[in-house]
Formats: sequence, C-alpha cells, structure tokens
Amino acid sequence: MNKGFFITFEGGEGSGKTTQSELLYNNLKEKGFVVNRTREPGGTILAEKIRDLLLKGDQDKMSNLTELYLFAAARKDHIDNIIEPSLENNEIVICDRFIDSTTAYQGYAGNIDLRVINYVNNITIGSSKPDITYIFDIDPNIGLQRSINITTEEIRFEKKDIDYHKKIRSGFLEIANNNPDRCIVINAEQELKKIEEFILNLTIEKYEGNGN
Ligand code: T5A
Repeated sequence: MNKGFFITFEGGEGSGKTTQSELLYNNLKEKGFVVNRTREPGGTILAEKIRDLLLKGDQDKMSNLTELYLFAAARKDHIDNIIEPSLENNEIVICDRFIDSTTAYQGYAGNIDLRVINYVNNITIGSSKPDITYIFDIDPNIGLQRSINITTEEIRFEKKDIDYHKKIRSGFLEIANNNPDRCIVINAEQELKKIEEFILNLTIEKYEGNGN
C-alpha cells in the first residue's frame, strides 16, 4: 500500500501559495479525502517558536548559515511530529513551503553553496520527499505589492531589496527545471479561480496515478 501523498507549495513573496493551498485543502476535504494542511517554518510548537526568531528578527542580524540551521531544525521537528505521522497514516499532506524555499532563499539568493544546501536538506528530510511541488511564479514587483497589503510582523525577508527577490524567482525556476518529475510551475499572475481548478484537477490525477 502507498504511504500518503505529499504536496508542497513554493514561490516568492505574495505569489498566492497560502491562498491556493487553503483552497486545495478545502476542495479535497469536500471530496472526502483525508487531508492535513501545514506550513514552514512552523507546524509544531517548537518550529513556530523558531519561525518567530527567523521572521520577526532584525534584517541582517543573523548570518546566512545560522538561518539555514534554524530552518533545518524547525523542519526536522515538523517532519518527525507532523509530516511523517500523517503520511504513515495514509493522509494527504499539504505544506506551504518546504526544502525548495531553503534552496531558493538561503541558496540561490543567500549565496550558501548549493552543495551545502542539498546536503542539509537531504539529511533533514530523509525519505519525506514531496510527490508534487507547485512553484508559484510571479514578477517580484507584483508579489511584493500583494504582500505589502497584508498586515504582519513577519517581514524580515520582504524587506530585502528587489535583486534578492529576483534571485529567488530565478532560483525557483531552476529548481523546477532540475526536478521535472515533481515540480509544476504555476503562472501566479493568472486569475485565482483558474489556478484553483488547475491545481485541484492535477492533484487528483497525480494522486490516482500514484496508485492511491
Ligand atoms: N523561508 C521559508 C526561507 O527563507 N527559507 C525556508 O526554508 C522557508 C521554509 C516565510 C518566509 O520564510 C522564508 C520565505 C518567506 O519569506 P511565509 O509565511 O511563507 O513566509 O510568507 P510569504 O511567502 O511572505 O507569504 P505571503 O502571504 O506574502 O505570500 P503567499 O502565501 O504566496 O501569498 P498569499 O496567498 O498570502 O497572497 C498574498 C495576497 O495576494 C492575493 C491574496 O488574496 C493576498 O491578499 N492573491 C491574489 N491576487 C490576485 N491574483 C491572484 N491569483 C492572487 N492570489 C493571491
């Protein structure tokens, strides 16, 4: 029997991942699937505390490597306590951000050697590799404008300059190119409903194709 089904949503700031991951969660539940929706950094008590350290801190007060280890520590706790148990239980897990965010933000934009990033990602996730990853692609000027309209203290990364966000965008596209087996690039500038329907149909098709 197959072990659960793991879906991740990735992309730059304000690309619409959170909105669409919630829509997919509701649509799948409505169709009778057992679904668990979670996010990174976060998902457990410990990982949510690390999230606060990472996202509410002062810009540039933390080194890139410190950042990488904190994201990895939060992820390990999240995998052990939420993601793996859910997958073992044959559930569909939807996660808002996962390892590709580390590769794009700390690797492509943060300039940590990608070999280090891949090594840390691999030892952190073990066998918990996503079955599908939706990568939301958007012009960072549009994405940042969308996220500015949301009131939150979690702005450490949003505050970085536009070149940083452009590197994130091209990093995500390169990740998609290198992992065509699991990554699907979504044009995030399309109308919300169109994206919602595309993701729902493709998810069900892939889920059934996975032998579920
Ligand atoms: N991070 C995270 C790392 O650096 N390394 C890591 O390993 C990990 C895991 C996490 C931060 O941490 C960094 C990356 C991030 O900076 P987050 O909680 O994921 O942060 O927050 P953001 O990505 O900043 O989330 P945002 O809320 O800004 O963006 P979303 O989730 O992509 O966008 P969403 O859905 O909230 O939508 C933003 C706005 O746009 C509208 C929505 O209604 C909302 O108002 N919208 C649309 N408008 C028009 N057309 C559409 N199609 C729309 N879709 C959504």
